[in-house]
Order: sequence, then structure tokens, then C-alpha cells
Amino acid sequence: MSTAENPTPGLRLDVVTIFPEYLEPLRHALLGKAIEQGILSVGVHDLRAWATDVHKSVDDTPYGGGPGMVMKPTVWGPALDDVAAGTGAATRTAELTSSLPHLHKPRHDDLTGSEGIDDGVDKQPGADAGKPLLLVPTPAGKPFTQSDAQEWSKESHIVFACGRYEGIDQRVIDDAANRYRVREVSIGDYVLIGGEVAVLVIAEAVVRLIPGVLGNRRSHEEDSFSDGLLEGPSYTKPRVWRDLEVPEVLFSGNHARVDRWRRDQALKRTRAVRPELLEQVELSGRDREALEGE
Ligand code: 6GU
Repeated sequence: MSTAENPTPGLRLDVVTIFPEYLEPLRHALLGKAIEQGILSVGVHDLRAWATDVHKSVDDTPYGGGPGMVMKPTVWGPALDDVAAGTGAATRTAELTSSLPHLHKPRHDDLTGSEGIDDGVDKQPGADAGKPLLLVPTPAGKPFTQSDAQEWSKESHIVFACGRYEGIDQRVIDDAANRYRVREVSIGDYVLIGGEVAVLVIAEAVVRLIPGVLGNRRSHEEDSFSDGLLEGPSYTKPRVWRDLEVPEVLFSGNHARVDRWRRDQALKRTRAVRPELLEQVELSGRDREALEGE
């Protein structure tokens, strides 16, 4: 798996934020284990390290007027340049030791331009191939899905740019396309104060799909969404609890019957909770029977 482009197997995650302590959970529990295994390395960078004035200001009033503040391109630009080059000082330097800097010298003929709305399709895949992936969490982004998580679990370097306030000067996003493949992403139809929590969400969804991270899981093929359906109910011992019995089929020892029952449960739950998902699923005759049976 090692190549010249990707000297360390696994994933390098960098996060640029004005609240580095908010990203502490990245180093704990689930993701901390991946770091110990050498599958993941994390660098958290305080944006204020790139502020140039005595007050370390990172935002300014919006052109055209209106409420709130906009994050400054003169701070974000150099920050993203340094982090792309692997020269950004991390807030916790200890975690940097396991990573190799991602050296990519931008070439004048690398320019892809990023005017207009990013449709997530690389315009020049050849020129972009070696660039790290820049994820910019914003409620104005494209919805993040399980299929994004699957794709991004194969990346070698992902950088998150966390905006606060009313967002980041759009030219930062446009210019970053010189050094990155850029995606603006949303984690749902609601508004958070900043992108930090979205980074935790996306990082967890991505890292758990890297081979070797999820210890004893056979595969991710049974995850909710992987087959387009929500997962049905699960049970464990005892067989009877507070007069409630585990469905009899689960003791039948008949794997085909158990699989069929689980599929039926998934179909029924999906129809009840997320009916719009069912429209994207190819249903067999037996699937239709199960849904009609109620
Ligand atoms: Cl990714 N960021 C922010 N700030 N708010 C959000 C979001 C992201 N996704 C939904 N709301």
C-alpha cells in the first residue's frame, strides 16, 4: 500500500480551527485507538498562529454590510498553504511525530480554477490526483453521506477548515483549489455555530471505515445506508426480559430465515422512518411481499 505519494499507510487528518480544544475528542476512544495502531495521525492547528496583528484577529466586517463577521483571507490563505505543505505547527506537537509532511509543490500548470458552485466532480482529475482533500464544513455545503465516508476512507491526507461566525471569505475556498481538492460539506439541515462538531462527525464516519480500525466487524456491508436501508432491531441475552421475548426466528438456527427476517425488519423500519430512502432501493418480489404483508 505504500507509494511515493503516500509514504505512510493510513490517514493523516489536519484540522485548522480557532477552538483547538474542541477537537480533543479526535484523540480519544474510537479514534485514539486508530492513532495508537498507526492507522491515523492527527494535527490540530490554531488559526490564530497565522494572525498577523497584535490582537490576533481572524475576522472582519462583511463587504456589502449585514450582521456578523467574515473570516479573513489574509489569515486563512497562509494557514492552508502551510498545512498543505506539512509545515503547519500543530497545537499538540507530540501527535505530529508519526506523520510525514505531505510535500506538494504547486505548479503553475496545476491550476484548476474553482469559480462557481463546486459540483464535487474534478475538472482535471490528472492534475488533482496528488493533492490533499480540503473539507470545509458549512450548512451551505453538499450533504455528507455514507458514500462520501466510504470514498474518503481511502484518502491519505484530509484537511478540515473550520469556519465560525458568518463563514470564511469565499476567495479562500476558490484559491485553495490550487493546492487541494476542495469540498464544501454539510452534515444536515440545521445550523451549528461552527464547523468543529461537523469535523468530529465526519472524521468518525470516515475513520471507522479504514481497514483495521473496527476490530472484529466482518464488514460494513450490514451498516445502515450501505444497502440503502436502515438496520432493523437487535437483541441479546436474556431471552425473556421484563416479560418481553426475543423474536422466535432468531433461535431457529436457520440462517436463510434469519437473513430474510432481518431484511423484512429493515424494509419495514425504513418505510416507517425514512420512506424516501425506499424509492432508491431495488426491491425484489419477496421484498414487496414483506411490505404488503402489513
Ligand atoms: Cl458542516 N457546519 C455548520 N457550521 N453548520 C452546519 C453544518 C456544518 N452542517 C449543518 N449545519
